[in-house]
Amino acid sequence: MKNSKKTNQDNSDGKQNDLEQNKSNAENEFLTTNQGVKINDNNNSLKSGERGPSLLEDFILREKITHFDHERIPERIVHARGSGAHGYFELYNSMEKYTKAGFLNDKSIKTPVFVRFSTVAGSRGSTDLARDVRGFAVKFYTQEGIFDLVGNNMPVFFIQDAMKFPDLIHAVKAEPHNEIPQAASAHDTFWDFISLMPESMHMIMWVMSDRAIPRSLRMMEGFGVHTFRFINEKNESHFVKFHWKPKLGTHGVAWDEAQKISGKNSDFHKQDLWEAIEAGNFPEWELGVQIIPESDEHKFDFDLLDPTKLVPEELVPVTIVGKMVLNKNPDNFFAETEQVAFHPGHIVPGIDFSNDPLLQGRLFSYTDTQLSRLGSPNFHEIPINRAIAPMHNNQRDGHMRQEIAKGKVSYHPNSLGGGCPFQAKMDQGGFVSFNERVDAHKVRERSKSFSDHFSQAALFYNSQTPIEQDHIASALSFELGKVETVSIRERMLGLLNQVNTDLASKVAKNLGIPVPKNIERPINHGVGADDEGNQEPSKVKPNVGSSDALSMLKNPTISNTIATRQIAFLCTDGVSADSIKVMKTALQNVGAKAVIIAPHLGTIVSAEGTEIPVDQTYKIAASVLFDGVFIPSGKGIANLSKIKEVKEFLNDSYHHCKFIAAEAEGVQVLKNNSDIKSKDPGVLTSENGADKLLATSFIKALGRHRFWEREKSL
Ligand code: HDE
Repeated sequence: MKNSKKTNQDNSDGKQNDLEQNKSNAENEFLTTNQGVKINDNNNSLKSGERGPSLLEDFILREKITHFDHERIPERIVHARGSGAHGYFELYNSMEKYTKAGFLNDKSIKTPVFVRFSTVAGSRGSTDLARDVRGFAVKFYTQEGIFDLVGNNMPVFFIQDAMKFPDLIHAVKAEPHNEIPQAASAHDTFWDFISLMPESMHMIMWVMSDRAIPRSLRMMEGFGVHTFRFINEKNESHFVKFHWKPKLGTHGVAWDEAQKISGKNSDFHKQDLWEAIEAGNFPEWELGVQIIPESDEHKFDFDLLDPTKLVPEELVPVTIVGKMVLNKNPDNFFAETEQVAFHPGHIVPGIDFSNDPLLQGRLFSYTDTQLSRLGSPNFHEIPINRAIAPMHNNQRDGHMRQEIAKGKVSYHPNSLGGGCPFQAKMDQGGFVSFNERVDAHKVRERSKSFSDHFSQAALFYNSQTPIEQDHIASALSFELGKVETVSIRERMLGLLNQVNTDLASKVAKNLGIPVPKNIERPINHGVGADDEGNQEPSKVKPNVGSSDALSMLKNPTISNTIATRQIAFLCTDGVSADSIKVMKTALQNVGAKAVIIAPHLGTIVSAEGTEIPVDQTYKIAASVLFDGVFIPSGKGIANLSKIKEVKEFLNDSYHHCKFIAAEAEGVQVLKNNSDIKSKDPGVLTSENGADKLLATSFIKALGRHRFWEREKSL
């Protein structure tokens, strides 16, 4: 029995090979019952006479209906709606200095992963485009057991202590008396709770930003949120924060657009991820870590254990250590994406917890929830949850046990089984918790070092561009505008005022009420109290005033690639095939996709007389499902003006600040059918047809994602 961690192998197929034994394929097979009996008639139940009553004896009908009746399991209480994918993680440089985790030491190991992205508040069938946090959960099937990095697309959280989690979730989910609204935080109970929880203000800034309405699951950052520990071979500990940085950059959509996407295609993100992987456009993220020596634990103006705080990259840079590639869609949604069970407590030697009280509570919750969701302590045997590291212990039985454990010994210590399975010493890979010294009174209290609730909320707000700040103000105006109780709106304005007075007055103006002078908090919620019992949270002077990494538009790792973006080509009979070809080829060369939209499916006839295959009709396509629009040239293109959907298409694109290009005859169509102002730098036109220069400048413009500056003139 040796520590088996350094095996020098590309193990990225390890989990796929493991799953293979559970896969089935009915090709060329007979239809059978669950007991393997071949079925002769799958259309009619057994009756007494062809018009008579059905017979109880019909075991085939009974089995089919019984199984159907039990097909559903409870959905997750949070993160119910999810999309999953398989892939692998690959290390760039050994992290041996900090952690002994094999998958972070040995560059030759490709570790299989399964990832599940999710929204938080909505039910399984709700829309992808809700304003919400996104779950970003990664299961690493390492050679030393399973490591789950169960994170979000935002680096902080609403609350500081697990004790408040059920309250937070009860407040944000649909209200209990009428189950309204679905997948939305814009309602009284959520803002009532938030207005009484000043510790949530930093997270509120993130949730009101465009991070909460991602363009794609492939274009989101991921964060471990809590501070974790890395433990090396010498048993030394460093604090660590985990980051995922998407290769395609971090991008959001406009709020009006998000609401329209929800109507046009509520599976927009799910489908986008699925189709990208099917097309071989495998999404990639780099794993980054911020490493903090134990000795620096108290050097910051916030507490490292406080999950409402981030460590600014200006103070501790993010070191990129490896990358994750998602290269395979699940074969079966239920078996994999629904049954996958994540747990922040699934860690391997070399990784350990910090005392973050939110994390500590999570360590209890996840096993508990799987017991009610998946129904048995044997959920680790479900194929997607099964470790690829060998698993042996004396746990036995329970509902749906799959393992057939041989022998009569199921206890330890034993002599009858030769002492097996053996305990592993530390140098044999046995997990040993970091021996942190804890010497304290048992108290039900919150550390005073957790009581600054506004500095980092202000840091986030101050780090945004004016455009992003406007979006936050609009989002707050929308959300609080939907709140019916005036005192809740007032309390929120009081809290916003502590983050930024301009922000508070912008929102106050939209709500038609003044910013209150004092925050009125009628209920003693016991948070952030100082020694005198004063409820005002303290403020400290932050070390960092602004951090570019927090802004999506200023982010130094911003990506200008337009790979996998979808560009709508508005076409009809008489469009120039040359014009389409030039623009389409240019887009394809940079990995983007041209989608031909026309009045009907099949083909249209070009001005040159050739047939052009159509991808979508105007009845199906909508501007909100695309990243940019092109109106080609051609003598028949003027007929676009007769199609009523074209106007809405162009106006939505314009209002959502998308880049629009048109050439020759197409320019007139644009002018006649939209609110577009004449000199808008985000609208690119050319008097020439099939203009290669126009294609080049359009691609460059699309790389900026949106021409948000336009909002000022709308
Ligand atoms: Fe979770 N969370 N959570 N959470 N969480 C669940 O576990 C919980 C928190 C996160 O795709 C549940 O299997 C508590 C923070 C993700 O399957 C449940 C607290 C972060 C997912 C649960 C938190 C997360 C979950 C529901 C506060 C970011 C989806 C179903 C103490 C770091 C995983 C399940 C998936 C799911 C409890 C707070 C991320 C009930 C008690 C902070 C990504 O166990």
